[in-house]
Amino acid sequence: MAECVRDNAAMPELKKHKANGSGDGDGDGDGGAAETPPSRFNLGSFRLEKILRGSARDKTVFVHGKVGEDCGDDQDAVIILEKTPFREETLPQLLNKNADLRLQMQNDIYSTHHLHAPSALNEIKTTVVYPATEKHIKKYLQQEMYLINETADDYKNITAPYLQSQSFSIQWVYNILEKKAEADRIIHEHPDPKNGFILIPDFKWNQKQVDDLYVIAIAHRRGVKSLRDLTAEHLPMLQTILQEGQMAIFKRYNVPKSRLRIYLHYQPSYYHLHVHFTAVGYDAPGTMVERAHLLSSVIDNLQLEPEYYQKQTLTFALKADDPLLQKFKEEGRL
Ligand code: M7G
Repeated sequence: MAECVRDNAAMPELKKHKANGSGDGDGDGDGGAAETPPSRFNLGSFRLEKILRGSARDKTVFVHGKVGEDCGDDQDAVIILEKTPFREETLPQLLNKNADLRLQMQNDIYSTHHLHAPSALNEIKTTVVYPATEKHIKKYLQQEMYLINETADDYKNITAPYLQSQSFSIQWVYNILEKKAEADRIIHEHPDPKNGFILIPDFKWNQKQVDDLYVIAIAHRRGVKSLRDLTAEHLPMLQTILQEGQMAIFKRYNVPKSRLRIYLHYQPSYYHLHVHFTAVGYDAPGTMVERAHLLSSVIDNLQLEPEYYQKQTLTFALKADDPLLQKFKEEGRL
């Protein structure tokens, strides 16, 4: 049997490495491959276990694997691969006389080809979650969905106690707020601890084209877990996020507020208040009616009824094997 040698190069280094995100951070929208540091994640130590989900339409695949030398204490990792959108400014590099274009078939005026693009234009956006928890693996696994109508009592008796013990770690959020990670990616900050926030590119966005713009605002204030906790008391914070977020995105990316979809998720994955800003023409994941709540409507609702979100029944979808779904079943609420 081969000697079991631990490969420590796979991750501890990645934790120390200052998170730089996938954009090159220089804001010039170029490939930036030469300027960005090579990853510390060693793909050589990754062993594929299972495809969790894939989409031919979105050109994405979510895979679960093990990292280590098969010593029995290997850790789980989730890797997300996504082909990136085309960019107008790099099209001349694809469509020119030197292009490596191979014919697949020809019929009358129709023909299909294989175009072998230069490697710099063939990048795959790669997101690594390591070490991944069971909850991360489930988050990305394709499953049947069930709708829950959560009353105010359901929240108090079922959801809130469950969340207390089961939520994802929000260390990454604190790292951003404390400038321990992604500090060089901050687009805008309003530093007030009560009403302030940090605006930063979502890690789903490669920042190379605004068609799929995805930015998040993370509240400085701690202890506001989600939409459910919001009351009229939070209106100044929400208004600041809305107005300054819109202005900062216009200033940085030249995208006006009328081209932005600005919303909160309920349920979110991470229970620290944050707001999503996406390009209105982009079919961003998580914009379904049972999950996305427009920030402008949230503000209106709180102006009309200060305790709207404490009283309102909220609907959301849960995956078949979500333990929260099980709790709703046990309480006869499904
Ligand atoms: P959510 O509604 O809590 O959950 O949103 P979702 O992931 O199910 O949508 C959290 C948002 O934060 C998502 O849009 C994530 O893509 C984004 N996000 C998550 N992490 C771990 C990071 C991170 O480390 N950095 C950045 N910049 N964004 C992240």
